Amino acid sequence: MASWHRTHCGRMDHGGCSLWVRVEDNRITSLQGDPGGSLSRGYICAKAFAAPEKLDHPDRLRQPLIKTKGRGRGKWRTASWDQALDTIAENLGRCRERHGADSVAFGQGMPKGLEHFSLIRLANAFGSANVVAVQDVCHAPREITARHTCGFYPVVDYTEPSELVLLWGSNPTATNEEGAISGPLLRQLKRGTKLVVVDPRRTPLAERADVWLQPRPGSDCALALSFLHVLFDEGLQDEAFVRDWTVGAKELEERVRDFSPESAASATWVPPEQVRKAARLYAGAKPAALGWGNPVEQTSQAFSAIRSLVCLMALTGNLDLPGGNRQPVEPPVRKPADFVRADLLPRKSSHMLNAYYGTAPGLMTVPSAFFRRAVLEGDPYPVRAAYMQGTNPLLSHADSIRTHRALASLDFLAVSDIYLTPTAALADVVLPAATQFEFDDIGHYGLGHGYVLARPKVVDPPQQCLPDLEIANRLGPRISSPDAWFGHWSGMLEHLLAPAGMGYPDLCREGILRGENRSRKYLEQGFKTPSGKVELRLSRADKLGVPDLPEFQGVLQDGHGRYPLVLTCSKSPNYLHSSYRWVPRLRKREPDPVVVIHPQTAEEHDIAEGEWVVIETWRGRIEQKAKIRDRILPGVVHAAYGWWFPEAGDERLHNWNGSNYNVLTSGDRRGREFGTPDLKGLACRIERKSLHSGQGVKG
Ligand SMILES: Nc1nc2c(c(=O)[nH]1)N[C@H]1C(S)=C(S)[C@@H](COP(=O)(O)OP(=O)(O)OC[C@H]3O[C@@H](n4cnc5c(=O)[nH]c(N)nc54)[C@H](O)[C@@H]3O)O[C@H]1N2
Ligand SMILES: Nc1nc2c(c(=O)[nH]1)N[C@H]1C(S)=C(S)[C@@H](COP(=O)(O)OP(=O)(O)OC[C@H]3O[C@@H](n4cnc5c(=O)[nH]c(N)nc54)[C@H](O)[C@@H]3O)O[C@H]1N2
Ligand code: SF4
Ligand SMILES: [Mo]
Repeated sequence: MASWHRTHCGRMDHGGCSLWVRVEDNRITSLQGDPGGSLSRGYICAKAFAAPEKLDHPDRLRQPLIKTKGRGRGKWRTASWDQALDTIAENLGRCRERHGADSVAFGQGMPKGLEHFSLIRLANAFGSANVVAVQDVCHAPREITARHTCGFYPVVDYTEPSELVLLWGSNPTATNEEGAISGPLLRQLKRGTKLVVVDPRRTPLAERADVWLQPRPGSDCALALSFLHVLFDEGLQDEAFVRDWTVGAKELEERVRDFSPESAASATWVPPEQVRKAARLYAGAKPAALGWGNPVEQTSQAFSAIRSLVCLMALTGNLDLPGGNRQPVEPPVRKPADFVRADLLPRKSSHMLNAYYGTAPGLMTVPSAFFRRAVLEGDPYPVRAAYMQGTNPLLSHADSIRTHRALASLDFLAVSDIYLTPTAALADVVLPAATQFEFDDIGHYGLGHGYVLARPKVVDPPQQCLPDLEIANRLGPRISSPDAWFGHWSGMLEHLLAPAGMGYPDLCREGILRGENRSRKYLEQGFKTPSGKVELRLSRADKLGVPDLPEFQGVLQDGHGRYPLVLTCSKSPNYLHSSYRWVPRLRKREPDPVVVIHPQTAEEHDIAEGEWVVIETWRGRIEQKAKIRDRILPGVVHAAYGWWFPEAGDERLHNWNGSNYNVLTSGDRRGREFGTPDLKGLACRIERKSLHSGQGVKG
């Protein structure tokens, strides 16, 4: 008998679309966007349609696996859950005895649901301060820098009318970044909201923009400083807001004096008149929403680039304004610090690896570069074992070559995933996770967007697959005090919702639980900074170990002219990072890793459409297939990110290094504040593959 179920999508990006799912014999047979969905209003994307193939894929992990030969050699035996969890507990416990609890790292990728928080709870209960995540390149730089500047994370508000939207390195129609579903943005644009886009690629949104700035990748800090210059130079600030609610305007004005669009142009490549036009439009519109994306935080200059953009929101008076950048009020569910049992590990911030690198206060997960060094060099202390869930660091962490060495040299590695990815193939124990649609979950918890979403399950998982929440509840009592755990993971959902006075069925009935809708809260309570105002100049910069005013340190140039081109990347609309290359429906849409180059660059390098080319940085070389388009500037190279080849087989780790963008990146040069490496704006070169004697990349 077929039945239709309403739930929210998740685990294929930040999630949020409300869906109707048709189920027959425990299989999903159809999906539709739910027109009543409070955020998405009927929207649905290609990734969601691929869910049935993902869940039913014959090669999906369905049993716990224990390796029988040397790590990464492709030899496994199936095991029961008890055997697998006992093996993990024994090895993590042994490592704790030998080297101390901090020598065991817990790893998580992009938070997909509650499992991120249950993993932090697991680490806290075990006694390890080291949760290795991807926050150094995703969201933490924006969130923490903003908190130091204005006391909160200014979330772009597409739901209330804006006069103008400024999209800065953000491509929501492909990524739905922040779960800010692109639907509300598109509806605004239809109603006449103006649009300014800052993107090195001519994206569909850039095409419909009133002004499109096409910067040199990696130069966002300089460009943002030149916006600030124009504001001061032309007196475009919101004077009352600046007078009453900011400190340091004079010093900031002084700092950006040298950053006229004309002088910044050598770094940004943007025609000065265009910058002036965009800055005037943004400053002249109210409310104006600034939607920013990963590129502003995926360089070693993240801190200053983000500081400049928060200053831009403040100088124009758009902070906590409906239709501007909001400070959402969270719904009254349990606070994340309580949920993760931060009380179990009060020494965390002084003992985690970050403490030895002087990162900015607030970064509570470990950047991948620190993890690699602790594993490979025992510096500042050894990390020897890891439990990783929902992450594929061999593809997603910077410096894949060193990441591979680090993972391969661990004494013990356990991985929970839904497929035997390159990272999972390196593990000693692999656990088969239940995933999207297969268990009751709560979306958007702890993300600071002012709501949580119900994601009730619609089908049962394959018999041996367990949700990560349940894995934590079974592993937890084996490696920590049983008091910290629930008899069944569903107890976690109730525990989380209890302060709101509701149970999980209540949340499912509502679909969404929002916090209060209040804006301009600073009028009553000021800004949560040392001065109570927006700190254009940080009053406690010395104490934090960060620059008090944004500073630009030049663009990257490596190899004394050997690498004349500029490399960047972005997310594919068809995949989530490195995930799902094995789902046929998605692979058909995008079969190969594609590098986009300008016709002029192609001609200079004698490269033809569809040819495989070698992309090289000082760190390494990979191969991708050329697509020649004038969507980017001459001299810019836009490569695909996250590529591995399931068809190459796990004994070859699925050819993890043939086309993998992060073979080209390195963690050696990092921003001090968040340990962030340069993923965008790298110096590179390309050549036809036939000139190079490398191996083919296909399996
Ligand atoms: N060069 C470069 N590097 C980047 C980025 C970039 O733009 N460029 N972006 C960065 C960003 S923003 C992020 S967030 C990170 C992402 O980094 P990761 O999260 O490590 O990346 P994914 O490839 O999405 O890996 C997620 C894994 O989870 C598995 N999975 C899916 N659902 C479940 C589940 O329910 N349970 C479990 N246990 N596993 C599941 C998938 O099969 C996949 O292997 O990458 C970062 N790295
Ligand atoms: N389909 C899909 N959706 C996703 C994801 C995914 O992997 N696939 N990942 C999810 C995650 S974890 C995150 S954090 C978000 C990220 O979402 P976004 O922040 O929107 O992600 P990106 O695609 O990295 O970058 C956005 C845009 O920045 C442009 N860009 C590249 N380099 C630069 C630069 O140097 N400067 C500027 N100004 N722009 C540049 C790119 O051309 C791209 O159009 O998306 C989420 N949603
Ligand atoms: S945009 Fe994201 S949340 Fe919406 S249907 Fe697609 S994968 Fe799901
Ligand atoms: Mo991310």
